[in-house]
Amino acid sequence: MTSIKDWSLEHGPSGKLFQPVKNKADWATYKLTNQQIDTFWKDGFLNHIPLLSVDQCDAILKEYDIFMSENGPGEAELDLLYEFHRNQSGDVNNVLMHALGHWRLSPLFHDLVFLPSAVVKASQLLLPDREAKVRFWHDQLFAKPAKHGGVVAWHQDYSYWTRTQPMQHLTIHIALEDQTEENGTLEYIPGSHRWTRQGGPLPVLDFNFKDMEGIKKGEASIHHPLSVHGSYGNRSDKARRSAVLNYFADGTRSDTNEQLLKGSLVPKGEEMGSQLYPLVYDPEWFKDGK
Ligand SMILES: O=C(O)CCC(=O)C(=O)O
Ligand SMILES: [Fe+2]
Repeated sequence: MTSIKDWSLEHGPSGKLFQPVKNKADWATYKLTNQQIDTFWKDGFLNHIPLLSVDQCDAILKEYDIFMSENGPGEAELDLLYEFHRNQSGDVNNVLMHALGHWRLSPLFHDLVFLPSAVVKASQLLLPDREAKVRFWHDQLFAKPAKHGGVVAWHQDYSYWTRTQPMQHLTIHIALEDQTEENGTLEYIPGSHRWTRQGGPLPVLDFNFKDMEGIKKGEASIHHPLSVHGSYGNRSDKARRSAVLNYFADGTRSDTNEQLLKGSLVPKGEEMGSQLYPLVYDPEWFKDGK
């Protein structure tokens, strides 16, 4: 089998997606306001957070092509990916491509994980009482092709992640093209992050949703791990593709002796922190830069 470079071996940005931060004080330019932080804790999500330029989205979309092509990723790529579902629904009329682990395949997907405007905001939102050191958990691609793009069933992200404890996780969903009602924009139930079953996530069920106004290309929607969200199908004549970043606060531990992600074992009770879970931001990096 031909092997390809595993980008998870690089513990910082390569510089191919954005200019790495040089002056400590510059980290502050990526911060959310206190009002945005209050809205996040009230509603369980924040919408319309500009993260990428249109050019950055277009560059990432070029790398996205292998996930959308007839042939799909090759053997060497599949070996590095944690998961690849050409159509997670199994229904040819409702196609949903879903991948995890693409940050290991290419410099742009890799660097996205370290995006300063994402990781600084994650640091502010992971914990209710202080800024956190941020570790990368995993990435996801969700793509709905034109006309017959599938739904994403209503869910809370943490219902998929209880193998990592405690719950101090966050999702940053980046729209790589405009999301609208017609193409199946991401939707939430405001306040649903307070719905729990004895402190844990709800089972995955269908709910009634509040219609959302959609997010623009390059904007992110950031949500709490218990926020109930999902999306309808894509009936428009263009694809609807997004790139998702999942983080947890440093100190999160494995709660299983089974595989956490493909090829990753962290003994139960041990802190998550190997090459696959890099530290992407520490508030200390900014401290002397004020
Ligand atoms: O793309 C979608 O509609 C679903 C995305 C999602 O579940 C997420 O970002 O956590
Ligand atoms: Fe989700």
